[in-house]
Amino acid sequence: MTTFPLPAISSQIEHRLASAVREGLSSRPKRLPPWLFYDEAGSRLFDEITERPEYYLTRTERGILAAHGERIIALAAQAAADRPARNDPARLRITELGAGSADKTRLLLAAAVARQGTVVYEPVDVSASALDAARERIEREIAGVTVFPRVMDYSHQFELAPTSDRRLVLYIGSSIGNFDPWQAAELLRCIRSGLEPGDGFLLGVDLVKDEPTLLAAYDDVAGVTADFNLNLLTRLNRELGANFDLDSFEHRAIWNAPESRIEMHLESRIAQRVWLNGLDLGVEFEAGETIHTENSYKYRPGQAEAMLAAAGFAPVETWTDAQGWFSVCLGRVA
Ligand code: AVJ
Repeated sequence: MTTFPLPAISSQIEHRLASAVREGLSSRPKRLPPWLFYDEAGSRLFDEITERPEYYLTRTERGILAAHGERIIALAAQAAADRPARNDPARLRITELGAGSADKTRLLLAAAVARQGTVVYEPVDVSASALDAARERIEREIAGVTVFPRVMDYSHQFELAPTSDRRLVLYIGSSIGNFDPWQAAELLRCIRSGLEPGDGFLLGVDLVKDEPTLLAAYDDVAGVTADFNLNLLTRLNRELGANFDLDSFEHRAIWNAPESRIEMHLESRIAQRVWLNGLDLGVEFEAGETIHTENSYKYRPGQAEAMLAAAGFAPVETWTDAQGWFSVCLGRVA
């Protein structure tokens, strides 16, 4: 029984959160899904992570988009060269999955506006408030962009309103890295089935590199990533009436080489029992036991292209930074 009022959050999310937490903390090993990170404080902490010197991903991908944005837009607007009848450049509309603060997207929106005067931007996100903020800021800051936000959980359903524009769907930032290989394949197929022939799909993935560089990106010295990870427990305390003692849990980042992924965990420093009032659930921890909170898969060169091809996209072109740390790959619906 809940003995105190829970804060008002959308009942659908409340239900999803409750069942994910009940299931994850009753599993062995214990786990929690990474989408739980992104409450208001967590979204702010993630933006802070992207500005830490150790977190090379965001600035590396931004560099790639700054260098090649015009070409990406030009290629996406063009039909396949082997189908000359349809080779006329089309008007593009830019759809983005999990748009977040949409910071790097500006480079592509600006390139599209330079090419065709105006562009429709459809950010897709589960958070209506994040979308409202993105719409307000982008329409104010980039002339020529009209924002049509879509509140949708793209990992479950991907349906867009029909348009005579050609779509370029962005899935950048290595967000796909949160999914296991089979889930990622399923997700790409789902996205593909919501698109028309000629539409483009831009996938950004983080590449395998030396272990110290990878580990530092997920354990910055300023401790922002640790705060981001621990914020999950703060969220459960608030939204599920839990009594996690944050000082008795520690942030851990490990490189799982066989699985090619960084894992984040929250490790209990002591043997303890935590109570989640809102779930009427008690959870026992041994000293050193962890909750697995995130996977961030890292890919080999050529792997993004192979994933696109397996989902029914024809790989068009791939761009990488000089160090070979991050890769952006354009595919087209054949
Ligand atoms: C937003 C999933 C791409 O995995 O690098 C950052 C999230 N986690 N630091 C990533 C994250 C820890 C990020 N993604």
